[in-house]
Amino acid sequence: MTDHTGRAKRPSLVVLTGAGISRESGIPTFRDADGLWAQVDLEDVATPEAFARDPERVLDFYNARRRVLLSSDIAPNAAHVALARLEESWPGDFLLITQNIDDLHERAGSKRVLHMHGELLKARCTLCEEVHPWPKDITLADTCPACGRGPMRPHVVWFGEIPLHMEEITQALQACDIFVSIGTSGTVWPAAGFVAEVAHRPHTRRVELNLEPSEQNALFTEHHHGPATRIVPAFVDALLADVRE
Ligand code: BV8
Repeated sequence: MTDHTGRAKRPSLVVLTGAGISRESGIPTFRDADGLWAQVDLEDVATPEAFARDPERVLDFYNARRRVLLSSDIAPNAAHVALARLEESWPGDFLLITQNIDDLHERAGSKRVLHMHGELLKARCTLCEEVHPWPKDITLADTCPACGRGPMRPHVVWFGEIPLHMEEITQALQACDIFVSIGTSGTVWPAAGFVAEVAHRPHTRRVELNLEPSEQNALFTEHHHGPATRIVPAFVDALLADVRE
């Protein structure tokens, strides 16, 4: 349904987030100067081959990140809270896709969140593939609570593995009127290609909110650069005012 200007009255909105949205909560990003890949090579800790080669090193890498996430000084920031408010007030279809494995969107009140790269607070059986809540270290001695046999791994999508929820994501991208990307460098695929999928359709609004222009910057129709805690709440206010007009 469109109004006299041809704009969708109840526009469908897809939001993609990356590590930049959690940076001001104290969670390091990957490619900033103080990011995770400046401290460790992703080939050693974020691939199935690394896990096969040295499972303890990989488990330690994720155990350390899980302990940070569970520490008392980590909390959702104003950008996470603004997205929960956006979902609550949006008149059309709304989907939040995150590349992040933290639970800060959920803690801020977001309900419909697709973690395309998995979740740090869950573990998966390497045999029966059952996924379990796991707010503690994963050790080599742990076995699957369901089948009782499998060693456990982080429920995280490593490089070379297929991201989760891709069918639902592709359908939402093909139907959305507005695509908003927040806090991602646009360097990891297939998430980096989502804006191109939306750009195939004319009249879609494609907005990038990031500290600096991302690798996919040219494919966006609107750009807001700055820290997420400042630019995301302001953008959400403007978007809600616009859709209520
Ligand atoms: C797949 C979970 C097949 C683990 C992650 C060549 C071409 C195309 C593809 C490839 C290629 N070579 C290899 C590939 C495939 C590969 C890939 O893309 N490699 C890259 C390195 C080239 N991709 C894969 O393997 C994926 N699988 O392709 O399968 C397939 C696909 C579809 C269908 C069928 C089959 C799987 C990739 C998933 C890997 N797992 N994470 C973990 O967390 O440990 S990726 C990891 O990096 C994150 O999850 C995130 O997704 C990704 C990118 O990170 P960002 O979130 O963007 O963070 P980054 O640090 O890069 O950027 C932060 C941004 O925030 C910056 O721009 C910064 O300016 C900004 N920022 C900082 N502070 C703030 C801020 N913004 C606002 N406010 C602030 N305060």
